[in-house]
Amino acid sequence: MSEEDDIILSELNDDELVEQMFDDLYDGMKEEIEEGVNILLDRGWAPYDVLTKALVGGMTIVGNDFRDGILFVPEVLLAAQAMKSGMAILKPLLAETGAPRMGKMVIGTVKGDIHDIGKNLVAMMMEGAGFEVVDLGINNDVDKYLGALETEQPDILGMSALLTTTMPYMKTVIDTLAAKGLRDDYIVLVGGAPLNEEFGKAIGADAYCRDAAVAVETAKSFIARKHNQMSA
Ligand code: B1M
Repeated sequence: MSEEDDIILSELNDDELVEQMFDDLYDGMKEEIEEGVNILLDRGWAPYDVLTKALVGGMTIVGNDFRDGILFVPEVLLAAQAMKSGMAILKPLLAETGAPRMGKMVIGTVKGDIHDIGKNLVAMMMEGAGFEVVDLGINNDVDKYLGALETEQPDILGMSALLTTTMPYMKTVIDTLAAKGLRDDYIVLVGGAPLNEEFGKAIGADAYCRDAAVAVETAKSFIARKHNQMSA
């Protein structure tokens, strides 16, 4: 039996446990991640802290080593699956705030892009903040977005892109909305690791959101502005 097998997660203190969860996420160990999440919750950690400090923290390390050619797609896929199983435990807890309904958002990852962890996280946090969220999943072309906007009539369109090659597609969607005279009907929020504020402005989005917490705050302030305009 290796030394690794001897580690009993519940016997570690919080810092050690989070460190161990970074390693377990890196190694794609789904059950251990689930156990770690449950232990932190039992110790009174807020679901949001478990998410950002343990899971997102661990995924940042995976991302760096993927970038540097130390990890490859199969390993990253396993890490992503472990992260998702941890997120699944947190999802109902984050959505449990009992917040009043704030508005509705349609969100999806753009065409050509299959990254969905960040988008899922945004969806979870938005639900937790009281938004109704319609998640279109990954690889959405302009017709898919437009169809969902028509059917769902949301306040907000959210788009996610993780690749420098797919982020320009957000402009295609926004330009199509403009060409159809629909651009001003929706608050358009965009996000994803390779984007920045300047890009958001350049493509005509209402705002770029650095992370899920910023997405929630930005959505809330745009909805408040919309309500103020309507009552003025
Ligand atoms: Co990919 N991948 N990947 N990958 N992957 C990146 C993005 C990359 C930066 C890694 C690297 O090289 N350093 C790189 C892109 C480089 C570039 O474009 N310049 C890359 C590459 C190259 C690729 C492939 C091309 C690899 C290949 O096949 N050779 C391939 C592409 C497939 C495709 O999409 N067509 C690929 C595949 C994969 C996996 C399938 C293995 C897996 C995805 C699994 C999944 O998502 N189900 C994967 C992963 C996991 C990553 C990294 C390691 C992690 C992404 C992640 O989940 N981060 C990533 C490295 C990195 O980003 N540093 C990488 C955690 C997540 C919580 O953060 O997604 O940034 P993030 O979301 C944040 C914010 O950005 C923001 O809020 C979120 C939460 O705080 N946000 C929004 C995101 N979307 C938003 C939407 C909003 C608002 C905020 O709307 C309102």
